[in-house]
Amino acid sequence: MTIKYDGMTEVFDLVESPGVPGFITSARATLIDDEGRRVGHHMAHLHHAVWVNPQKQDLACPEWPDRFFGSGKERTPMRLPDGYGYEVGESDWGFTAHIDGMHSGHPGTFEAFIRLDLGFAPADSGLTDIAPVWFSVTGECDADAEFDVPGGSRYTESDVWRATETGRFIAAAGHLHDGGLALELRNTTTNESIFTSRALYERRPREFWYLTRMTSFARTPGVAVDEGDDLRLTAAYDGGRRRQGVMGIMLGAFVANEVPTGLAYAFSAPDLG
Ligand SMILES: [Cu+2]
Repeated sequence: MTIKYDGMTEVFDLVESPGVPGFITSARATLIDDEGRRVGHHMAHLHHAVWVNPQKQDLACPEWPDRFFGSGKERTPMRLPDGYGYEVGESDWGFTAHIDGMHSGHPGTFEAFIRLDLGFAPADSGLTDIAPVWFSVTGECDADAEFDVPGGSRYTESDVWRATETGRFIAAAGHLHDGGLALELRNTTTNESIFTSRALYERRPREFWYLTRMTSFARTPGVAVDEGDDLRLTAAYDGGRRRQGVMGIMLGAFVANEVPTGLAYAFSAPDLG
């Protein structure tokens, strides 16, 4: 990617996948320069990066290709429990990223890359396929997924997704921006908390809010949900000051009791608009 030193860079592209059928068992993204060195936060802020698989349909938003991994400033890795993986075919993937250069007033651009480290198992490894479920407090089909915190007091934003399958969540991780406190996924039909992803901060001398990690879970048998259950995702933000364009996203790994996933869905090409 060609990144502006001062300003926002948005990327929509097709990227090569491993090119062989198999299962993704873990994923972690790193922003690097052309010599493979990590690009520091003082150079560029990775707002978000999202990978989509055009060969599957997104469970939470069926009109979209499958959003199977995302990363932000906090670079939370995803690791599935043993015996599970996300099955992919040979096709290229869709990729979108938003990166802010941090050198205000500095003209020009620099080259950067996002390295995606994957745990990958062969197609005949007998793993159980998972369906990623992309929850957003702005709605599962909202491409932008941003909202504003007005400031003044603790602020929450939430949205409900009605489960379309019966099964269980075996992993989940959240994504918030600076000022975020926690993201809770709750089954309001059974009044049961599925998972709360908490924002962890590092103290920096001149930057009070510095999100470094979101907590995640990965375990079996996981948390069961029934078709028709209302799953409410709530993002809580500190209201100490106004914040614009923040997010509240949780990516869950769902195992359906009757497996409707697999590569049966044929999408011709991802809609990268
Ligand atoms: Cu974000």
